[in-house]
Amino acid sequence: MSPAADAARAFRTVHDRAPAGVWSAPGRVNMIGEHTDYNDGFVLPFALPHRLAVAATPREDGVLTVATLGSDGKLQRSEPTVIAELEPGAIDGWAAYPAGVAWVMRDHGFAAGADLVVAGDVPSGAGLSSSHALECAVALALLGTAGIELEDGGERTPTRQAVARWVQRSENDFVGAPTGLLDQTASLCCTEAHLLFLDVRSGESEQVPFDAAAAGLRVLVMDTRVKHSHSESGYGDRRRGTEKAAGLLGVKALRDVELDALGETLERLPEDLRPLVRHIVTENQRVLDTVELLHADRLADIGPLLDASHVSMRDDYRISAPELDVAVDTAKAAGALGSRMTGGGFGGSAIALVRESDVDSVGAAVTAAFAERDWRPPRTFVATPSPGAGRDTAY
Ligand code: GAF
Repeated sequence: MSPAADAARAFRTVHDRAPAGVWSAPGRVNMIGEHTDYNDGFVLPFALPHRLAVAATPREDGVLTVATLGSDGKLQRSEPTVIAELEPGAIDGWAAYPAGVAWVMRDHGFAAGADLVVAGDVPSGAGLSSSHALECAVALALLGTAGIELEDGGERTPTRQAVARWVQRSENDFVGAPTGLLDQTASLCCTEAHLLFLDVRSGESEQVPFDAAAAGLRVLVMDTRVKHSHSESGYGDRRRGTEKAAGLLGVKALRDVELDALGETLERLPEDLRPLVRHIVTENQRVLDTVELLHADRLADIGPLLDASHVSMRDDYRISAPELDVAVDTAKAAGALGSRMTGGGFGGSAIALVRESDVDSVGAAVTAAFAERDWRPPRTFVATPSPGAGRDTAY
């Protein structure tokens, strides 16, 4: 059954009637361009086929109720919340994510209340953006229950990028995770069969056609099943480090540091900040180089850029983990054309660009490498660029 059908069925179980509608949003993989988003740089994500769906019905009493169908089939319900009384810090755990979206949307005139029931298959804690998928789906459900669909183009209809900024604010200021704009924008703006090339500073984006299968290739996702958490990890430290470096260099963001002048620029910085700056500046260039190769129909040639990105994150940005390094190194030894961790890091997932004929053997090699080390088996799957968030019509 699809996430939308699961959410609709669970809604009937909880509320004894059909929902008014179902809205869903995907997780994402970032091909390349990591931690560049909060440095005003470039990213290149695609939407996963995995989605979180929210079945919803409007209320008129300003109350938000949320129930979630877990992967174990059990329903978890949060305390009903009065939207007018929401304040950052008042709610923690998973319930903070939908509540945070309601808190932001209150400021945009959406506070009538709704009953929400969530279901889906985006692996959580896997660096595949399950929390943003949830937040984006909740945002669309709260809009939808107020009679607004993103496609309407009416006066009150926000753009997809505006909704992404609402979701970012809920994550930063309500949940307390200092994340950038990559994940929400990916979930809302990605389209099937494309990578989203986004310039975070200008907000300009391009849908870059991406058909790995036509090139005899696949993108293999390797979820190490090592949990990551942005609010508790070194994510905030890295962010503060790059902002401090930009301040010391007198630029608005590290996006403004020229690659050609990187050597001299680094000498003006304290030693501890130099590797952070080197990663951001070289990673931005790798995104541009990747897009150029894709424009030239040279998908098979992006492997070295993926490899260099991983080395930069491992050695300079220091956000990899032993499990990610083993997945990446093993995939490459087993024939991958390139491989890198994806997402925030400190655990989560890596990706590998592999020939179609090598998908099974690369996956098996990574699984065997984990078994040798007595690690929990990784979860591997092939991912293709899938549609972004929207209203579900069939469920
Ligand atoms: C996480 C964050 F949420 C994103 O904003 C981005 O910084 C990413 O890590 C790293 O590229 O997913």
